[in-house]
Amino acid sequence: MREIPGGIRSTCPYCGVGCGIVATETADGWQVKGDPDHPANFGRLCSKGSALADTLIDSGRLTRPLVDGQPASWDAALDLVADRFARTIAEHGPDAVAFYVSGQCLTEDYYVANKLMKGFIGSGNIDTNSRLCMASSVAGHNRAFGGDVVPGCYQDLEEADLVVLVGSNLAWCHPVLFQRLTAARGQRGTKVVVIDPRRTASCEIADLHLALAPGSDVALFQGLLAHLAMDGRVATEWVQAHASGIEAALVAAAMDAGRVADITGLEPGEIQAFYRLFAEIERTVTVYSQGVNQSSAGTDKVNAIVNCHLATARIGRPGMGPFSVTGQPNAMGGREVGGLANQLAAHMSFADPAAIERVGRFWGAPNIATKPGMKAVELFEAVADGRVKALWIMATNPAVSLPRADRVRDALARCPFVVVSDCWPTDTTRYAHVTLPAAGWGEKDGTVTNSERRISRQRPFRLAPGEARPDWWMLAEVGKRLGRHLSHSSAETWAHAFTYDGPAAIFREHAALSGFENGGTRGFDIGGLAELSDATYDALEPVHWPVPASGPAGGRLFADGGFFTPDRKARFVAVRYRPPVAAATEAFPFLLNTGRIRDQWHTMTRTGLVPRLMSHRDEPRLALHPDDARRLGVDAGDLVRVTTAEGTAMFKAEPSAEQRPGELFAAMHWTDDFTASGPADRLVQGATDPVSGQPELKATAAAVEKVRARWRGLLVRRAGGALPRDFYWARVPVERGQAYELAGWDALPDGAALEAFAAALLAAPVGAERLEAVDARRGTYRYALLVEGRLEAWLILSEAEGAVVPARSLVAAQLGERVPDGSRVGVLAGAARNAPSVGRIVCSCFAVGIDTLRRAIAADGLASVAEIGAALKAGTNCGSCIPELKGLLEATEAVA
Ligand SMILES: Nc1nc2c(c(=O)[nH]1)N[C@H]1C(S)=C(S)[C@@H](COP(=O)(O)OP(=O)(O)OC[C@H]3O[C@@H](n4cnc5c(=O)[nH]c(N)nc54)[C@H](O)[C@@H]3O)O[C@H]1N2
Ligand SMILES: Nc1nc2c(c(=O)[nH]1)N[C@H]1C(S)=C(S)[C@@H](COP(=O)(O)OP(=O)(O)OC[C@H]3O[C@@H](n4cnc5c(=O)[nH]c(N)nc54)[C@H](O)[C@@H]3O)O[C@H]1N2
Ligand code: SF4
Ligand SMILES: [Mo]
Repeated sequence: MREIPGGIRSTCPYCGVGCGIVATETADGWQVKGDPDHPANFGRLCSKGSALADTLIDSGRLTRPLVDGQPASWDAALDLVADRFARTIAEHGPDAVAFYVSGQCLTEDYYVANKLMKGFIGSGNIDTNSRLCMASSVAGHNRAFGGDVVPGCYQDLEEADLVVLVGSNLAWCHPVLFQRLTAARGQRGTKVVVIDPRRTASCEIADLHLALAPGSDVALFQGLLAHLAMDGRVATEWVQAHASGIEAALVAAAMDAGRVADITGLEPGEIQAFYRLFAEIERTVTVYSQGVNQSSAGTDKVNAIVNCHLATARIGRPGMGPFSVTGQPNAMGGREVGGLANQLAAHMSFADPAAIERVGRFWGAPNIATKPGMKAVELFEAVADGRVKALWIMATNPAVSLPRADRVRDALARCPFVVVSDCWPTDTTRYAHVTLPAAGWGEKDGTVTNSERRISRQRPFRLAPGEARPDWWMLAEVGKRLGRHLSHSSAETWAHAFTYDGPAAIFREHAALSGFENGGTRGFDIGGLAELSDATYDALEPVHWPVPASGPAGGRLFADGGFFTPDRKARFVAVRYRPPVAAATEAFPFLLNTGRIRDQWHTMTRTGLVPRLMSHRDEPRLALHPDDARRLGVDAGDLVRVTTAEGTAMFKAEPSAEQRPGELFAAMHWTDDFTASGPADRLVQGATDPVSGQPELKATAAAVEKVRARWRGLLVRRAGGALPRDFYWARVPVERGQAYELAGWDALPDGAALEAFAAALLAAPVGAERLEAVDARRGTYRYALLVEGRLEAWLILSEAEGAVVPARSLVAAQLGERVPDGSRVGVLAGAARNAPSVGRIVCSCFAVGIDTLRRAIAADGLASVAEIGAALKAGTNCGSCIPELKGLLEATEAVA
């Protein structure tokens, strides 16, 4: 660990914006702030980045290797992994084993994983969760540019006059880019168009929101291409010189305006307004993300967008270009090393025999793979049907995040040998024969590449807990051991290939491969970094690739052509609209869309630890249009069950006019560890894009029904963990423990059974003192547990119609507090006798109630929505309570 005066500079481990951070040690532990000098964020951080220090918790981490759940030494665990992989390969061939890795691996981890599988084991079977994330963009880039290259940079968002967000909720998913765009818009009046079936938070700055029908983007952009041609906007000379295939693309795009309106469900006037803006404004950036990629037509969507930029030569110039924003911190690094099953390495492809020979020679690989491996969804099918018999999962949680999560779980349960490396126990580690404890963020050392091709360092600043080790080290150790088991080459060859004295050595090799016999034929060339010393690697400043050994580095690409196809010309792709695979039917009349919320990161292993990140959205909710809710008899907060052909899951209903009728939205984040029926991916179908193999995660046919709650409750306790699954619960971390919102569709048990039920929920430690208050007439039961006079757990169960359950925060505030003898009754009542009432919640984002608002308006003289926001945060997020806040202010004024 290297001390840097003023703190240690590193990179945020969440989204692909790749913000720089500075970690400093204080008396209260680590403090994480935005790095003012990092070109991605210039000091800014979003809510998740700002809460990073709160995730640096050792308790609960995986700290020792586990074999069949029992602690084992690293040697024993690694020997076992190598032995089982070797035996499987010997008996069934290299394609019977696989790695499933992640855009959250560092480039160095990823490089070693790819080299081990493709170069030495000799199979293409390494795929990554980027298959669920960026595969359609990669395929679209490859088709259009002959290489997986993002042409522009973040500054383009600030230099554009029109920014089109397609299937991107930038406000919540790339918040710092959204902040940069919002600031630029304030200065230059940038027009913003949002294309998303939902009215998202990103629409707050939109001049135009096109709430198109799910999956209809290709038709919209085909119509745009036709409009551009008709309007005389094609940059004929540039297109002649630098692209091919426009004729066929225009033929495919020939579609009258009425048909575009029919397919997209948009008003012709809205469509024309968008087309006019795009036609007239030259400095246009089209940002796209999962509404584009996670689709059975994802690759075609990408090319439909890119076609419009090629036709107008708006690419690689300031303020212009198609811009695929990446999700994970190192989605790009994974693409650079070749971590997708259909790529080879360093932007070289299996389609080119010379490339296979070249990579094999560079690696000294005894057994290089010669064909692509299986893509994620297919890979797990192969695990299910026994073709893959040994699987190593690293830095991803497929039991939660893959579509058809129950099938994935069955597959894992059936797989003869599963290895999982993670920092925390997860829904996936439950299926592991061997669990390997990984060093996490703040502990590991390496590089990541962000959405704009900028490579930044992740530097360690704290010790990994227990025996946790970096992923690259585990892979290299298994590589060396495999060499002793497998006979197709000498153990020395393997030992040589997998002996690294640290991440800098791996990075040098990776950089050298990118430049190896490149000569400008491959976009990814960082050969200029191949000679970094350990010290210069340590001190590496954020750097924009390409960085060839000689010639120009960084910057925008393709303004003057120079694509990576054989003739150096870009390709138009003649795409045709196809509807999503699933359509609403009588049995499944809704389409289920899934995605993200502002303050959670994927499967919540880190953000789920932080109470303040839970306060924005605390329970798994299902958004549906108010008309649909009315028809189903569902009010806000009611329990609903969603059923699809794949499975069922429970949510709290959230009627919302931001939804289109007939469509549902659920967050992807919740797991079996946080809620009764677990991940939304239990519901999601597995259809994939035929080119990219990316699953269609945003359109599954679904049915919804209201579930009548016979009882409701609240449990607050110091202990964590999951509860049984025969009633609804959602776990919400609070400052000193855990709260669980409860509801049941069966009647509460009675008598001794009720006592046993309550005791199990309270999880009484030995010697705890139990208080209870039973109001059998109203069907309300209250319990409190004290340990050494302090509140350990608290529970209310109530069958009463409209039962008032005290606010979670009030009870939670008493947790661990001493309960004076005279206050025992008060504690049972809700531990909140003296706390002021919150009242009906007005701002649901920050749980600000009407009583709190009235008090603050009166006592602090708050006179505007902005002042309320500054004082209480109410109204500062989704803004849906602003009309109500205005009403409250007016009422107060009238009284005065
Ligand atoms: N807070 C937070 N931020 C994150 C993450 C996180 O977990 N939490 N994860 C990161 C990762 S890995 C990723 S990949 C990114 C994802 O970032 P985004 O892609 O912005 O996020 P999503 O919410 O998955 O989906 C974006 C939008 O696509 C819309 N959509 C659905 N179907 C269609 C369609 O057919 N057409 C169009 N045009 N839009 C459609 C959805 O309604 C949704 O609003 O976020 C990154 N940032
Ligand atoms: N329905 C639906 N499903 C989706 C999506 C959607 O929009 N809708 N989005 C998809 C997308 S875009 C993505 S990217 C995926 C994300 O899905 P996952 O990759 O499954 O989600 P994470 O929770 O980020 O998983 C990362 C895991 O790695 C662990 N980890 C963190 N750091 C390290 C490390 O350094 N080493 C190791 N070994 N482990 C580490 C974390 O504890 C965590 O368990 O979900 C996909 N699934
Ligand atoms: S915008 Fe992304 S990279 Fe930046 S702080 Fe937030 S999560 Fe981290
Ligand atoms: Mo992603």
